[in-house]
Amino acid sequence: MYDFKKIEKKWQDKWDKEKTFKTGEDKSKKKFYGLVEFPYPSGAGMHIGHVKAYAGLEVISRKRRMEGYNVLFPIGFDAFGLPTENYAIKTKTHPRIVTDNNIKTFTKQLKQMGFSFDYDRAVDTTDEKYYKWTQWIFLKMFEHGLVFRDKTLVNFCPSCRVVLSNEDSQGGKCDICHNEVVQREKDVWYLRITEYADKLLEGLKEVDYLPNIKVQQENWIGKSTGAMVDFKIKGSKEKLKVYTTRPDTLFGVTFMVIAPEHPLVDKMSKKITNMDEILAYREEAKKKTEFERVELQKDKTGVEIKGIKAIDPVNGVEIPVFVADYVMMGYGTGAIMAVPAHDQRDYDFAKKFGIDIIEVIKGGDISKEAYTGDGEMVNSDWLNGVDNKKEAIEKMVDFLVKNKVGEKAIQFKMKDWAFNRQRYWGEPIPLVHCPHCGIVPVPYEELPLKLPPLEKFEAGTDGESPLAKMDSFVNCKCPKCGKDAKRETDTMPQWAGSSWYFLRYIDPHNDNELASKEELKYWLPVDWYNGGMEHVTRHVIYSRFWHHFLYDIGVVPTKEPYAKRTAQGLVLGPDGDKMSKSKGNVVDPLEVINEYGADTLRAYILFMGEYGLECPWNENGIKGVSRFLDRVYNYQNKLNDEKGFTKKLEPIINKTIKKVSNDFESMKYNTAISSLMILLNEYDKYETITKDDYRVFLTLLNPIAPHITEELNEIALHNKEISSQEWPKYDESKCADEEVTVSCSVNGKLRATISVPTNITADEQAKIAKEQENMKKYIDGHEIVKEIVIPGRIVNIVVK
Ligand code: ANZ
Ligand code: ZN
Repeated sequence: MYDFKKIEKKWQDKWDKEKTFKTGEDKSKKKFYGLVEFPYPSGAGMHIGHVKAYAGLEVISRKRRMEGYNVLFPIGFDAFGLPTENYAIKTKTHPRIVTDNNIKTFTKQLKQMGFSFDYDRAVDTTDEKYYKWTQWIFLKMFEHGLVFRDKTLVNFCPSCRVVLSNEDSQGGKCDICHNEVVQREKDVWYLRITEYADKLLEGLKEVDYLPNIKVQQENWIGKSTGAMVDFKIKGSKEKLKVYTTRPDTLFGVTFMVIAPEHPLVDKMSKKITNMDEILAYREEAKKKTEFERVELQKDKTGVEIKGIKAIDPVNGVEIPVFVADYVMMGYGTGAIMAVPAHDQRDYDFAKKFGIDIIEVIKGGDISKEAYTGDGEMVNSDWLNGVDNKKEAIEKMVDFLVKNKVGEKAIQFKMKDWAFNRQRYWGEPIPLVHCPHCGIVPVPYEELPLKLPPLEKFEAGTDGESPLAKMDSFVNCKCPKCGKDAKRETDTMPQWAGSSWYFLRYIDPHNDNELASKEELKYWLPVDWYNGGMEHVTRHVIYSRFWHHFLYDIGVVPTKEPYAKRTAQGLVLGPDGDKMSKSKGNVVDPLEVINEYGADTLRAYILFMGEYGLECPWNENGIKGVSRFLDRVYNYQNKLNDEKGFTKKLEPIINKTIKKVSNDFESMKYNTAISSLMILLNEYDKYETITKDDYRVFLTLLNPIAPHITEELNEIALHNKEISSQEWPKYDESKCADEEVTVSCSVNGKLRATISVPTNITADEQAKIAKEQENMKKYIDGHEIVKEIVIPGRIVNIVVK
């Protein structure tokens, strides 16, 4: 095997010393901003997932430089948050020291991979000079009414002792420790992200995100259109307002349900005759997570509110009202009109409690289950006979508006963003609680509000922030009235620093602004952002929200931060399972580098399968790639002195340039690499090849395996570095596949002609022939008894 250790070290040192991949200053050049998700520098260092995540845009960035772009390809560290803090607690080292050490190790490891980041622009979210601007943006949001405090039930992780947003507790599990979360009442800071719901949805129209990424974002935002409808409470001035997407079903309402926490219970407490039962049910509901409550399959529970009745506004019918935990306080109005015939949850509930089920849309069999489809209206008085979707919804909304009992309404699934943690290792929230002035922002000039050094940074069991115990931090003077006041002691969540880091890369050392207008104008938007699917609904939404806000206040020049977003698939263990320490199937990239070299690891990770899909690690696969690079290396001894390309190789060289160029752009790295393998096989048919044959091969391979290709380029070709050369161009006229015409017949009668590559196999040719419409016409429905196939000439199918 070639001496990869020596070669890789040599080139990495050179790149480091000469700052080969430093971002250019020339603003007259066209730009490319490639962004990868920055890591949190955990104690475990770089894992194989980072390698795959970064290798993708690494290839694109190297190619862009060779195409003449000014390239910004930065890296940094998302170092606040629980992973670092928990690691610090475990190793009894201060998080500051842990962070600094981890960043050093991580940087070293990234360089060992040969990644062409501009390391001089590295940002660290825990650096005071960085989080000064995180706090600044927060204060701007405060100034614009996007920060508010509310007491609510929150998702609380008892083991991490933090409040989690819905995004961080999906499926009722803590995203950090995977334990069950519970519901707790707490004072929480929120960012009013819901105010941006429409903009975030609209903005998706102008960006190039993978379709599944767009869909996930749309679902997360969850826009729904329907109506608000008021139901009177009999004999009272109170009204029960519901949100429904199905006003067409109003004649089918046979009961109502309110969330156990709904304020109507307290308002009507004098009339309600079974308060005890209802309050007991409310306590039970508090113990459940939202996930448990809304689960479709779950057994429905609830209690009828005795002593009150609601009145259906369309027909005056009196109906019972229940509390049940499948209705959530946080969506719509926290109350629903239940239509058991056409909603499965209402159906299950009605069956259990013996409530009437009235069909109002024809089409299903409601003796078995709810019918949720569309159809003709029945049992609905003046709506009978019309189509529910095409007419009834609109007619009913008109009726509601005319009678002042309802109106059209829009709801979003997305909730406001719980924006605080009771932990030490985060950005201090720059607000002051003053007994006279209320909540007062820390003046901009006083930023950064520094996180004080603290010996005991472990969270208490009371769920209070460790900062709360530090009097010197807590006690302060009110910035407004100068009297004694107290600082907010919660810190910002993990996601704060990563909501704008891509802006800081653009101008990382600016002390006066988060980044200069001129730089922002040149570099934004990010041209291509690659990362994990798991970040699509949190980080990507959050950062789009911050960016839209910054756009609205004139700080950034584009609405959307990322013009394009893609995602890599997971690298699975050799056993096909998700890598995990407990399963012992973790592949350590440093061991692989040590045994095979970084170039082999880079090439293998991109070769192992389709980039966007999950793929298991395969030791034989990496050996194969390693042998391939060895063969590339040995070609330095097979060069002749002829000029240009070997004549006969010209077509395949042109085709390979075209294929590799296009495949890189669509992230089909695996097929790009296999076409390079095929090209090398072609070269093998010759005793010797020309230097140009070799040069073009090395150039195409360079973004994938930069060290070995630079080395060979230097020692065998004596050229200037590949990284400063131009990306190869191809001659389209030489790319055309040579094709021949093949006649296809059924039972000897000519039915179609097809054009196929000269080197087609018999199987491929037969397959194409049988796919022709006019062939199918004579084959389908018959038994094929014989296929006569001569590649490049004929196909004859004999049928009975
Ligand atoms: C009557 C009805 C009849 C409904 C029917 C559905 C089908 P999306 O599409 O997700 O917006 N709903 C409203 N608020 C709720 C809450 N806080 N907790 C639980 N369920 C709630 O769903 C809106 C529908 O979900 C609403 O329309 C309401 O039930 C229910 F055949 O109203 B519907
Ligand atoms: Zn004050």
